Parts: sequence; C-alpha cells; structure tokens
Amino acid sequence: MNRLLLIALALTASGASAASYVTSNAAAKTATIVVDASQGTAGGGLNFNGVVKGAKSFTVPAGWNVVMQFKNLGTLAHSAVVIKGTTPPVSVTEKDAAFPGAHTSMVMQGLPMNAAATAKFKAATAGDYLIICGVPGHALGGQYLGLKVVAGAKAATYQ
Ligand SMILES: [Cu+2]
Repeated sequence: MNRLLLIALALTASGASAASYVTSNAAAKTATIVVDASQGTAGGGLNFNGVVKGAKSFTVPAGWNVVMQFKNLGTLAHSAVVIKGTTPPVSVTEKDAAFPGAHTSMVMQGLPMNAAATAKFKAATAGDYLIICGVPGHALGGQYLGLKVVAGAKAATYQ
C-alpha cells in the first residue's frame, strides 16, 4: 500500500467523524450525543458541532436515556440546554430545561474554554426540541441544534 493511499484512507476516516456525534445502544435504550460548542468559525463561533440555526438535528427514540457530552472548544463561555419548541428564546435558566437534567451546569454563565460536561436525561416525551446555548444572546445568534424525540424510532441519528 503506498503512502498516498494511506493518506487518502486517513482523510476518509477523519471525514467520517460526523457519524460519531451520535451513538445508539438499543439494548440499553441509550443515545449518546456529542455537542461541541464553538467548533470552528461558523456563526463567529456561536455554533454547535460547526453548524448554526438548527441546520442539523439529533433524533432520539421517545423514552430513551440520553447522555449529552458537551465540550467547549471556543474562547467564549458556552452551555447547552434542551428546550421545548423550535424557536430560540432570548434567555433561559435551568428551569426551562425540557427534561430534568437536560442541561449543563451554569446555563447562563456558560462553561469556560476547554470545559467538558455530561448531562443525562430521559427523552420522555415525543416532540420537537432545541439544544441551545443558554448564555444570553448566543441562541439568538444561531447557537442551537435540533432535537427530535420520536415515538417508535429504532435508533438515534444525527443529520
Ligand atoms: Cu454560547
């Protein structure tokens, strides 16, 4: 195998990393989702997983447990909170979380650069939700992803 082919394979492997934003464990009814704040420059850094304004969404079967793995890759503070609906609000607090536990700590202040946090919650009720940054202004600036909780879905997806 020549060196160029190895490089091409390595690039293909790294290009496939989008799939790793979500993993499904049907036996345990658990979805693990990755929410990286400020990945690259989209939205001037006000993005999750490099996209803005709900351009991508997770789908999770209703009733599954969700493990949300949050990281802040940017220089500003960010947080992540799941809210009901499809319209980003002006501001939120922990109390606005759609499910118990569906938020990082310090929703409004945000977690600092390089911080990582894991939030665990049960996606108990089917419907349309957003995963937003709770730092005031960030969600309005486009820092949110979609989250669809779907009755009868067989696996968690991200697209
Ligand atoms: Cu933010």
